Amino acid sequence: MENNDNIFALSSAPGKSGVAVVRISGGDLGDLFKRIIDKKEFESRHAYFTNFRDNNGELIDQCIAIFFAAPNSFTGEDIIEIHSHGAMAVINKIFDFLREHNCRIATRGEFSRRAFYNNKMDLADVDGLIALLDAQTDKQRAIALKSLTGKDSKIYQNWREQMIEISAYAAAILDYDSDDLPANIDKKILSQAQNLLDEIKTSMSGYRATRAIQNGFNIVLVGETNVGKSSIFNKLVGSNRAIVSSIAGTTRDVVSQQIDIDGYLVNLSDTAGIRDASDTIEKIGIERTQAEADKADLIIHVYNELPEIINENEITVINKSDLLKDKSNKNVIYTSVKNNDGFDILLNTIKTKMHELMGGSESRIAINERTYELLNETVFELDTAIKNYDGNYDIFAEHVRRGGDSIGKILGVITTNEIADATFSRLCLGK
Ligand SMILES: Nc1nc2c(ncn2[C@@H]2O[C@H](COP(=O)(O)OP(=O)(O)OP(=O)(O)O)[C@@H](O)[C@H]2O)c(=O)[nH]1
Ligand SMILES: [Mg+2]
Repeated sequence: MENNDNIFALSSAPGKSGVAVVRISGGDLGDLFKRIIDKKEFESRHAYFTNFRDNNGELIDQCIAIFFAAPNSFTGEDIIEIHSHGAMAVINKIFDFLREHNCRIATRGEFSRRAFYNNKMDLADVDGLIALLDAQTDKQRAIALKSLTGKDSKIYQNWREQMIEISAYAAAILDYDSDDLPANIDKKILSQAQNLLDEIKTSMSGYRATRAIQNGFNIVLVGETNVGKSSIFNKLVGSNRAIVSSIAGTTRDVVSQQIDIDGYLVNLSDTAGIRDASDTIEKIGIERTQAEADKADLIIHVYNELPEIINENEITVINKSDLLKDKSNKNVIYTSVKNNDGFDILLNTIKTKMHELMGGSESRIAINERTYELLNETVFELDTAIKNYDGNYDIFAEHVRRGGDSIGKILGVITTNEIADATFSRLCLGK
């Protein structure tokens, strides 16, 4: 049973800011609101300017206060928003005032938890909200918003309803005379289960791309020493982040920087040049280069002259093109940091490669680790159901039903406390 005592939190970012927003949620906040705006009557969803005073009559701050009457609010309860000046001293005063008026500070994710229990959002929406609050780039924002606005929930609901229906028909085959059931129902439910399995699997193939969008796309610069990796890194990052020198073996450790390419978050890494090193530290650096290359989504391999073998999975860059006469190979990109040459082509190639690799991200749903695991369970159950189909309608029905339950867990219609707790604890305090 969820209680609805009065909770509050700072909804804007902590620290000094122009405006801070303190949000209060509770079962009945009308009297508290009247006290804050010092009026006997008020309207919901109306901004009130107020000289907000503490219990001793001392001015706390000049604020704007808004009341959102239940159930038309984020949590589904009464909500008060106080917009004050964003100074910690003011915010602390407001907090003291609220504590004296029977309110307590909210726990992490408690506002969203209340929204969930008041049917304002399902768990897939909460996942979207978490992703939106974390979004750094435009693509991350777009994906998060899609799942926050409930598009994913509709797809999940449809899958779940189909599974409930399939399972019900399978059970009915055992209990009812075939004349009472739709014609060829046994074949129909099998093909429906198979189609559903295919559809879910296709949606899951977008997971890698979605994860890359959410966590960033790892691009790593590798190559022999002194070919100009750090110079290219600095060029792409737009600052002199990595040390550049004519001494071979300058870069010893992995240097990483996050950049935005075409709305995608990219973790770009510069690495130690590869050569037969005797120096212990350089050797460690080269090992790290290998480790970084292993987890790369895309490798930019830098040379100074055409290599014998061009790896199609990498972007091959021939740097120091200012020193070259022959620049005719179409499978490589010629760059010169010295003359600022070739970087538009390099950037375009990176974009094209990323779009290719992200192909699956246009998949219909935004998947995170939690939903991925539950979708995997669904796939397992549907697969097992189909394998057991041969006349075993009861086993078939049971596995399809379990598959539907896993989808129910994604939505939170079937919830275990651990699922809800794990989801809400990922939110920040004011959400
Ligand atoms: N002529 C010319 N020199 C360049 C170019 N790019 C880099 N250099 C020079 O090449 C030398 C090595 O550059 P770095 O960027 O440090 O090379 P690196 O691959 O990071 O080297 P390590 O960290 O030692 O592996 C420096 O003296 C650069 O100024 C270029 O396009 N043309
Ligand atoms: Mg370097």
